[in-house]
Amino acid sequence: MDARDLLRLTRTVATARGLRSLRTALRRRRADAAGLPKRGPERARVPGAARGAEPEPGGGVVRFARSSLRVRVAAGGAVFCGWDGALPEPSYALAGPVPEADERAVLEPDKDGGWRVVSERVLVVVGRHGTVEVRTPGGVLLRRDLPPRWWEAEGREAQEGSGARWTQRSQVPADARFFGLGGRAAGPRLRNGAYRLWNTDPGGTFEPGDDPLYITMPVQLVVADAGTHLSFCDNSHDGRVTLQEGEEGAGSGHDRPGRCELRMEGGPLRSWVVVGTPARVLHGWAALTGAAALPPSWALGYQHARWGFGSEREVRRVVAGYRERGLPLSAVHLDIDHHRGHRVFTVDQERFPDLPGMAAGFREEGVRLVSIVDPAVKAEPGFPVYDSGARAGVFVTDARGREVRGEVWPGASVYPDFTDPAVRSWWGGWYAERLAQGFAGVWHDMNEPVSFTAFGDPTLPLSARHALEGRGGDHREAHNVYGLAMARAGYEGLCALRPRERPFLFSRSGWAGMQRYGGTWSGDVATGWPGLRASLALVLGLGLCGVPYSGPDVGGFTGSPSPELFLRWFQLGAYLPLFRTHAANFAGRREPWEFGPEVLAHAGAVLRERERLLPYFVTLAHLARRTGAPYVRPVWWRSPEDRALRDCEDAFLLGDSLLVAPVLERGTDRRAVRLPRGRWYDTVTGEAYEGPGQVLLDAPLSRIPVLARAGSVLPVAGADGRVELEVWAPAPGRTGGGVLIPDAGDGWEPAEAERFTTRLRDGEVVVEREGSPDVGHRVRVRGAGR
Ligand code: NBV
Repeated sequence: MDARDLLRLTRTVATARGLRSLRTALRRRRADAAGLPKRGPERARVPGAARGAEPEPGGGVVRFARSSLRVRVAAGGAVFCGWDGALPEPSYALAGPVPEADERAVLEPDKDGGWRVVSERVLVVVGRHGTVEVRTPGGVLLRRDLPPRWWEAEGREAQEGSGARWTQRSQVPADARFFGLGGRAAGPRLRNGAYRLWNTDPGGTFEPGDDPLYITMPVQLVVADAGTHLSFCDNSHDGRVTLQEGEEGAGSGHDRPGRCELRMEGGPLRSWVVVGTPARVLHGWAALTGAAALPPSWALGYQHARWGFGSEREVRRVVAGYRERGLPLSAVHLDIDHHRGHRVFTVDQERFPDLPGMAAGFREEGVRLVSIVDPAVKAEPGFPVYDSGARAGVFVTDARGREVRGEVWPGASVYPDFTDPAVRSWWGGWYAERLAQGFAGVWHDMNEPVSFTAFGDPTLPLSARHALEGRGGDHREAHNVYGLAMARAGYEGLCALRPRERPFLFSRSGWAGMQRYGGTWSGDVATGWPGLRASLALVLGLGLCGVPYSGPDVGGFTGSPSPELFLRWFQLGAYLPLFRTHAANFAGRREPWEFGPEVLAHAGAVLRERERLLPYFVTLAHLARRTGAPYVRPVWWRSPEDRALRDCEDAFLLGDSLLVAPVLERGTDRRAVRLPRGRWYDTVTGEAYEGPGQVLLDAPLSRIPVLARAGSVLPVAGADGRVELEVWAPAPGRTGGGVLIPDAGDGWEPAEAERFTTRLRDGEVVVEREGSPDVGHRVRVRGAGR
């Protein structure tokens, strides 16, 4: 027990819940003492020398004295490496069947007794002692994985899944920068240090220094002059990644490479590497782990949430507040306080007597209702969800087959085992209750999963048993995929219940591949300027891990933001996919009118701009699904070779056309903005700037700088609601273009992309639509004559 635990313990035992959480912690400790294998003396193992190799489609197996390595290049260029017989499946990350091998890629002997696989997009070189180098087809080094090392129980022979811990060190070019690892508050550029791979509720609130958080993923995106690559270790066990950026020897030829060490507590040693430009890498990653769910278009509008509305009357009052002030509102979210005693899939009928009626009324004015859904079920005989689950045996058990009890909002609770397909379909069926109450979307919370414990890790015992799709295993393997599997259950349940509507789901916890089922949000980000910065870091980092739809609690989860902080958060949030104000029941208000007339006026302008940009957001949602490119991209997205951009963390690209430079510091009315190459227009003043370089732009309280790329075509909503094209003049001698993927409703109707090109002819901006003589939309040209 460390000092933090002790503090938690003394704070909590004073209450009834505290006492129960003390009991939970003790039970957890006892269960693990009895149910986990004891760790005895261990012995290190390394692969040893290569003895030979057998070719297979796409590569082959290299045999070493004490291990083997399978290398397989998939069609599309992703490289799989599996040690000790590890295969790509089973996997929670992969979307479908393992991609076919690239038949043209063959394993051949290399110099010094090593082997190599040459393919169109990547060259893999396996050294005689098990070093694996990933190089560009031209031979430039992107990553070098050194021979792994396993720690095994003495006297036991090496075997796959034997539970051995292992470590692998890697090197990357000296100039490389690391991104990813899931949602990290201190990012997006991951600084030197250790990052744990264990989904964790930080408890209460978090700031940039808090790590890990709700979503961790063994996904690294590495950007260097030599190229970009993504390395994914397909293993859901607890682990730790230690990163150290390299140093360049200023032409002396003595560069110190960047380093990364991955230490896993168990599970297979297998990885996927995807190389190319950032766009290609994310495309390849989405091909492996699945296309992002397309949110219904209303989920791209502004949403308001609160823990503690407390009554239907209060919800109506807040919605009316938006209506009366002419402020657009797309959805309102109900938190756990609308349940009966915090029981999932129930409604407190006294305080919320007519949810379906309220939902229907809201719906008429274009406001949807979204519900929180927690996984923990109150362990209470007579409660239908519990009774039905207990009968069907859906809850996680201990090593002796007894239900594992945790402590959450409803009190003593049990946890559905979402790693069991039958449990997922049982759980998915319960969403019928939510739909009957009039909810149009769901918000999964507490699914790390959380159990309040007076000390130790606030989750289930590591020895808790899980089905793991029929393979069987324990919480050490299931923990990190619990939220992902719950998202799958919810998504599939909603699809089955409302087959004609696309589900709206976002989940606090998750893992690689979670984008298949929906998005996520920041969780309980602390109110304060550091929290505002963390909000952007999370969205950018998650996007680079393949999860494009997310956003923060605008205003922060705790406390009361100053009017200035609230407004700056609101201005940032308006350019992020999930734009939602939310706060805790113990926090101050978050309605824009609660911060005085000036903030209200500026927030109104922000909301109207978000409405205007809706066709662009819908287009970006489709593009994210089709191409894997996140809506929100780091400024280096199209020019990863620009080192100054790689280190720029206070601005981002929204799609291809916009560069957004939020204000992240108090008292700012001007800020420096680093521009990628090309011409950029300030969208308010129309002023043109040439990149690459840095410019100083006005950022009065009324707005944050937003720039448009010259030549771009931005689909926006016109005053009459119809889509029009805002075209930014190409720079002389240049051309440009853009895409519109129109909103085809909230079902599964295919949406056809309309592509446009722009050029200058005799100083006039010409816009053309591919494959059509007619542009088909009203065009507004901006920036011409500059
Ligand atoms: O359900 C209450 C909150 C919720 O408002 C928040 O968004 C979640 O991240 N929930 C956490 C549980 C309580 C946190 C203190």
